[in-house]
Amino acid sequence: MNLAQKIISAHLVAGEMIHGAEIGIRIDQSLTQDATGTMAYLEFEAMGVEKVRTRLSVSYVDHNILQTGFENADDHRFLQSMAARYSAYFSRPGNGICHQVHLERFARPGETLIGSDSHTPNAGAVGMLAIGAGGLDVAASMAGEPFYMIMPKVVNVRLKGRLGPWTSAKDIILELLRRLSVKGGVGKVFEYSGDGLGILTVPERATIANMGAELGATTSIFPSDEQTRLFLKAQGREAEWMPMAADDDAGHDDEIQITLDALEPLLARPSNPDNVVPVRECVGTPVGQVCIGSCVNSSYMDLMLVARILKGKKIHPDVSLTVNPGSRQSFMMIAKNGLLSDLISAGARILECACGPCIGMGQAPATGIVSLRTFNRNFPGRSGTAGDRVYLCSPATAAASALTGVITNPRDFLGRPIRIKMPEEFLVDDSMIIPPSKEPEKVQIIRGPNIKPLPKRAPIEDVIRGIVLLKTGDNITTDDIMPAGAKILPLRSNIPAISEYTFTKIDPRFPLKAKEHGGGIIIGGSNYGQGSSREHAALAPMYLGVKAVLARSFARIHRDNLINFGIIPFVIKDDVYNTSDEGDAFEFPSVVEDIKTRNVVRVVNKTKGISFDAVHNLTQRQREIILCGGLLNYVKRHA
Ligand code: MIC
Ligand code: SF4
Repeated sequence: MNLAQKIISAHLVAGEMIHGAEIGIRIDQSLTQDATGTMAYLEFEAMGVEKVRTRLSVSYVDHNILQTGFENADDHRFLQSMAARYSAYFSRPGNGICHQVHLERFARPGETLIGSDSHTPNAGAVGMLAIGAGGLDVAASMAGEPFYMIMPKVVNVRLKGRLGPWTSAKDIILELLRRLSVKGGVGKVFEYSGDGLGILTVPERATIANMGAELGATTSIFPSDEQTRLFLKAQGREAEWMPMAADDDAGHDDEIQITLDALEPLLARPSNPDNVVPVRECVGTPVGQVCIGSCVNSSYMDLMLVARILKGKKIHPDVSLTVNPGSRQSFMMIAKNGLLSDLISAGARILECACGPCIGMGQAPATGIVSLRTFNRNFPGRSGTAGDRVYLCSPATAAASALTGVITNPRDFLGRPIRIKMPEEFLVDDSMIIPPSKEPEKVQIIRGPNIKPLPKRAPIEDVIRGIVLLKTGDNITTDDIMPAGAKILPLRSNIPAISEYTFTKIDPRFPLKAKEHGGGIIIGGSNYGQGSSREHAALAPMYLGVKAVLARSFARIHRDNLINFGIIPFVIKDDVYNTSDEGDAFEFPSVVEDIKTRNVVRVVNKTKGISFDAVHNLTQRQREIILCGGLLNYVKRHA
């Protein structure tokens, strides 16, 4: 067996491990973050379970950090009380980004992790099967339900040789994005192997596993080897190490080879992570902002590299440089060893250990400038500035460009390469992680006025009728469907309020139109719903009465979220896409009967006088979920 198959088979509770079939796996660990976690904990509460049934669940606060009103602070207190009440760990605001902290303190080879954040695969760096999902799926796992998914294909990514000067793990994953695109990983697990692995440390592997999410992959995984042992030992957790690898004669569904020596510094141009070209093609482009951080590149080693490059120098006067350490551990370590002062002295603006600019929580770039970021996403407007020009690159490229004020190839400018060694011992201080309460029954849940009850959906109607409220192009992101940023994120626990922003970046009248027509349907292109795991991108449309999305293809997590909230995802062919227009009146005359009995549903476009069959591809379980009006109703019915 390959490594993914080994972990899946050890956790399999339903289905067969045949590619394309639905399987259910037992979940050992869960993580939530505040922007998805308030909803996930409300959903968990609605399931009526006494305490979390995973081996370990951690609730992080890292996204909604700016407290420009009472909302975020209220949510933090709510989450802290929920963790105490239901026996989860609580990582306090200021302790770091969930994926960084989880890797440092909790990730374990051979176990399964589900997280209400799309970059949960970050923990795959230590040989863990770590999968991102919507909050409701995570809540169900916390309640002891298996996690259901389609058995993915397993792709062997063979890394050969060693990285050349000033190239890094970030360039490896950018190369994969260049080759495969943002939909190239849908339905796949990327499993890394090859002689190039030997010198890749766990924090570097995490950069690759993290950004595998941008390929649309189910997850990415590295073997648990000597590097893994050294990392866990340095975290004081050597006892949690065990070797894990694919069998020598393991089969994979596909294979990709990357010769590391041949890589050069790469970057993703605006505004999609697969818009990848060599840095040399963009050299000389003026840069107004450089941001170091986000869960993909904010490790101690990333910060050390940037600090060493900037040491004794000053950033260019036209550049605003920000640094978000990924965790309090890495922050304290650069504070103790003095390198933090090199960053400050060079002119860096030091921000909290949190997501920060990555999700538009502050530091929106100025009009028209190029913002060069070590992050993983550059979707249009995600930075908080409409028409933004965000490039994604490695810490070395970012640091070199911060000094020169133009996009700079580190190979041309930085001289002899600097290699940061992984420390033999990380500074371990878990005082900002609050363990489960000893007296959970005495805990009072603290609910601020911004926390509104969960909206409900009734079982599906016998006949669905609705107009096309919106027709989109390809690769629509969940940031397009439900924008984030400092203004909208605080409304994550208030669906009536947040639904007012649904699709507004594309069509400001969308919420109004949906209300006027009592809901409707959406026509999408391919890879509809790529990006984040935010279930609000399904929950808010559901609240506005959206009944179905007909798209050429879907991103995995968003499709699951649609089903969880009772919105039917249909796959349509190009001719249907081409003949459907905004305002067309659609009818699904026999939807209930069709879903019960067939893989297709009869659809009539009454405006165009055409009818066709739309494929739903729902598994038996998903059919039942849709028929009951969503996963919450389904879980309650089964309980
Ligand atoms: C993101 O990077 O888009 C987020 C913000 O972390 C999301 C989660 C969310 O929207 O809260 C994700 O990646 O799942
Ligand atoms: Fe946070 Fe950005 Fe990572 Fe999402 S991608 S978890 S917003 S740092």
